[in-house]
Amino acid sequence: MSQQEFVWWKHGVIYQIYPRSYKDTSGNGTGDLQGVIEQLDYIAGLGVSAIWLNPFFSSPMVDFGYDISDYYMVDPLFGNNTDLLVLITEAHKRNLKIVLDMVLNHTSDQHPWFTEARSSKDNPKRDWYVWRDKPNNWESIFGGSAWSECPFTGEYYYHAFLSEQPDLNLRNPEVVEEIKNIFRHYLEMGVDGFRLDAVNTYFEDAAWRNNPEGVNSKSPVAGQKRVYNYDHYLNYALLDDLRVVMDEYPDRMVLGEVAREGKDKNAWKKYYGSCDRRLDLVFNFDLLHGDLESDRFGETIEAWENLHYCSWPSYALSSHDQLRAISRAFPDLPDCSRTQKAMLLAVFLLTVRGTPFVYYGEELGMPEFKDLTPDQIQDPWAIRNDYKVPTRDGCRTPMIWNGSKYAGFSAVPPWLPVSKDYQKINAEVQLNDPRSVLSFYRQLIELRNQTLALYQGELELVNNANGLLQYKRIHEGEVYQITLNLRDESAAIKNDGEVVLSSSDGNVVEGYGFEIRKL
Ligand code: ISL
Repeated sequence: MSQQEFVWWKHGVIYQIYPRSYKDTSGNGTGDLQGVIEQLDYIAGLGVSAIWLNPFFSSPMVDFGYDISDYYMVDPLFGNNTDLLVLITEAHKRNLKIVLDMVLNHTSDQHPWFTEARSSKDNPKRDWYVWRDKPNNWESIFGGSAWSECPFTGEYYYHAFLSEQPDLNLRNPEVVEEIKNIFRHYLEMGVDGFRLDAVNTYFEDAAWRNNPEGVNSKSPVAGQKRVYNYDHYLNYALLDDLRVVMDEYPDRMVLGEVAREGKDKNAWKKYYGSCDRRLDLVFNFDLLHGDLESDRFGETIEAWENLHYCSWPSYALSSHDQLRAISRAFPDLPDCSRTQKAMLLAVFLLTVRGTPFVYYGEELGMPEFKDLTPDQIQDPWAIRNDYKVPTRDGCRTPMIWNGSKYAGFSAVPPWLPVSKDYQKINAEVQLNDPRSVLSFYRQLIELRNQTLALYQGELELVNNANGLLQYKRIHEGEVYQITLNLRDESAAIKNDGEVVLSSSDGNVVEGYGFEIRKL
C-alpha cells in the first residue's frame, strides 16, 4: 500500500470504543483506559487505523461522560492523565490514531463554570451559558422542556439534552477561546482528531422564536420540528474557526456528529463545507435507525454518491446510541445463521466508498442485549421517559472477550450484564476459528487496506433492485465488483473475473450471501 495515498481518516477503518464497556482492569465493574491499553494488540490485529473513544473526562456520569465537569482530567473511574499519555504513545507505536470525543454543546451542571455562572446574574461566568427570564416552547431532545429554572436567580437556562447538561453560550468569545485551548492541549499531547458531539445543536435562534409544534419527529418524547435550535448558521462559522486550530497541526481530523438521516443531503453539505474541509467527516444516522430493509443500503449509497465530491462519506451501522445492527438487520429473516448476516453487513460497511466506523463487538457479531429489566437499565434517557423510549444500554453491554465469568470483561459483576450467548460468541473463540465473524473482519480489512480500489476508488452502482445490491469500486484499471444478496433467494450473477471473497462457491449467490469479485 502506498502510504502517501492512504489517508488514515478517509481510507482507514475507525473503531469505536465505549470505554466504560471495553475492559475493566481496576475491578470496579466498569471499563477503563488501562483496559484499552491492554487490548491494543487485539485492536491493531483487526487492521483498523484509528480508535474513537467516547468521553472519559471528569464527569458526574449522569449521561455517562457526555456531561463533562473538567475537560483536562481523565475521570478516576477510567484512570488518570498518565494512562491517557500511555494510551496515545502505545497506540501510535502500533500505527493506530486516537480520536477523542469532545462535547462542546454543553457541560455538566457540576462544571465549575456552571456552578459559578448560576450563582448570580453578575457572576463573570454568567454569560458562558444560555439564560432567559422565561422559557419558550423548545423541547429537550431527551424529553420535557429544554429550560430549567435556576434556584439562585429565578432565570432559566437552556439545555438541549438533560437539565444536568446546560448549553454553553458559544456566542461568547471567551468560551470559544477556552475550547481552542482544550483542543490545543490535546493536539499537543498527540491526539489525532476529535469527534464533536451533536454539532447541529451548538447555536440557537437569538430571538428565541417558538418551534412549530408536534410535527415530524420519530421521538415519542420530543415531537416538535427543531427549526430554531438546530442547524443554526453560526454552527458552521464555529466549525470553520475550530478548523483553523486543527490545521495548526499536521494530519489531524475532525468529525462531527449530525444525528440525522434521509435522502436530502443538503444539510450535510453545509457541515462538510466546500473543499476547504470544514468538517472532514460527518457522522450521520442514515443506517443507524430502524429496520435495515434491503433497499436502504442502495438508496443510502445513491444519496451519498450524489453529494459534492469533496464530501467524503462515512458509514456506521452501530453506535453507543442505537440498537446494534446485527439485531436490527432483516428482522423477518428465516433460518439463516447470524454469522453470515454479520459478514454480509461487514462486506457492505467495509467495501462501500467512505470511512467505515466499526463499533466494538460488531467485529464479533455481538448482539443487542434486548430484554434488560428496568432495574438493569441505566440510560437516563430511558429512565426519565418511563421506559417509553428504547434504552441505549442494550448496545453498551460489556465487550465479550472469552467464555469465563463476566466474559473476561471484569472480575466483578459489570455495570451492565454481558450478552447471554457470550460463551459461543466471544473474541477468544473467534480468534481461533478461521470461519468466524472476527476472522472475516480481519481478512476483509486487510484486503481493503491493500486494495486502492476498495479504500479509495470511485463507486459505480450497478444494481439495486429486489434486494440485490451490486456496485463496483474502481481505481484506474482496477475494478472490484461487490454483490450483496439482501433477500432470501439465490441470485445468479455474471461470472467474469476472479472471486476474491465469497460466502458460497460457484456463480450463484445464495440468499443473504455476498461476493467480492475482481473484474
Ligand atoms: O441518542 C439519541 C437518541 O436516539 C440521539 O438522538 C442523540 O441524542 C444524539 O445523537 C446526540 O448524541 C450525543 O449527545 C448526547 C449523548 O447522550 C449521546 O450519547 C451522544 O452520542 C448528549 O451529549
